Amino acid sequence: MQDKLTAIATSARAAISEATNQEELKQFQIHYLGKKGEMTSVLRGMGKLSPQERPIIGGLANKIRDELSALFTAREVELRDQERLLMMAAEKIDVTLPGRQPSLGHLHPITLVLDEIADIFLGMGFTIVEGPEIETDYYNFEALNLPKDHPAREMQDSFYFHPEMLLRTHTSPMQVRTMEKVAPEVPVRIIAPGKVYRRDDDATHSPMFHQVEGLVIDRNISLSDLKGTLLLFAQQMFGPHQKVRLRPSYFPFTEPSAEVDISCMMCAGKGCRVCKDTGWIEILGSGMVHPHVLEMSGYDPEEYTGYAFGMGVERIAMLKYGVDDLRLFFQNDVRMLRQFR
Ligand code: 2NL
Repeated sequence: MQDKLTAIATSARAAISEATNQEELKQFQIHYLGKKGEMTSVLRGMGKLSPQERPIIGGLANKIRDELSALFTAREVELRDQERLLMMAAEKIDVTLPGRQPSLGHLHPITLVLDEIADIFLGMGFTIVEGPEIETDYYNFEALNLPKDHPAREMQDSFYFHPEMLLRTHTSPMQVRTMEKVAPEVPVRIIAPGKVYRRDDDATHSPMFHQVEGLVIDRNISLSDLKGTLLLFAQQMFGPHQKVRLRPSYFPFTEPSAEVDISCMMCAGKGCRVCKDTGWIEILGSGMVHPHVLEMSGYDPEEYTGYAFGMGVERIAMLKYGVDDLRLFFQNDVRMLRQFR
């Protein structure tokens, strides 16, 4: 029996040192020291021993069990550390590397310019109104004094879903909706920014573009209010030395109508390629709201007057930043867009 125990001890010591991982070690521990293990099965024979032999074998068995238990524990710690090191090496994490810079996006130049325009008018007491891009024939044309046979209503100029429904061709419908809501007593001082759609596509026209329209209605509103407001706008947008001039024009929804020019920001009015040597650049269309338009939306044109204007945001952005092709705004080339970060 003594020999059997020493043999178990020798083979167990070898197994412990040869175990390559914790799982294997656990199996060896069960095999040698477990309830149904080698030690137990040898010691089951203790009953057949003489009273003299019993304490000697018992003592030896205890000594071997203690020794093996200690060896198992020590090897377990060793294997655990070793396995952890192997795992870390496999992951190849270098905790001393600097962090990665996340790439931040930014607003599109048209959004930036639109916000800038809106901020200038907010500063003068205007309120922003926004609304649907799909409109009815009534709000887009009829209420703006555009008769059924007017050239601007022809199918090739607008995107129609239905004889009575289309993508808005300007943001005026929101101004009509606002007038309808508050007339006949309440004055109006609003801007309507947003996307508009026309069937046009070349170097200077995009089928979708952005517009900011303004509308002021009150008692005693005159053309001088229009000119003063747009002068302040031009000076805040392009610089304090800007001048403005009005040129007679025609829009079905305003009477009289005027194109608004600002002094050329490239040459300060001296004459250059941008202003075609005139010293002036057209930035928007405007006029006094047509009495018929006021009347249709609920105002008495004998009591209320108003002015309105409309500008293309892409055009303002091109002038402000010297961009010479409208299409650059829509090609989404980050080398272009990043310059507005
Ligand atoms: C342009 C010209 C303009 C208006 C828009 C307007 C709106 C209402 C009543 C009267 Cl509700 N007028 N809007 C007036 C004059 C010109 O836009 O060239 N836009 C790009």
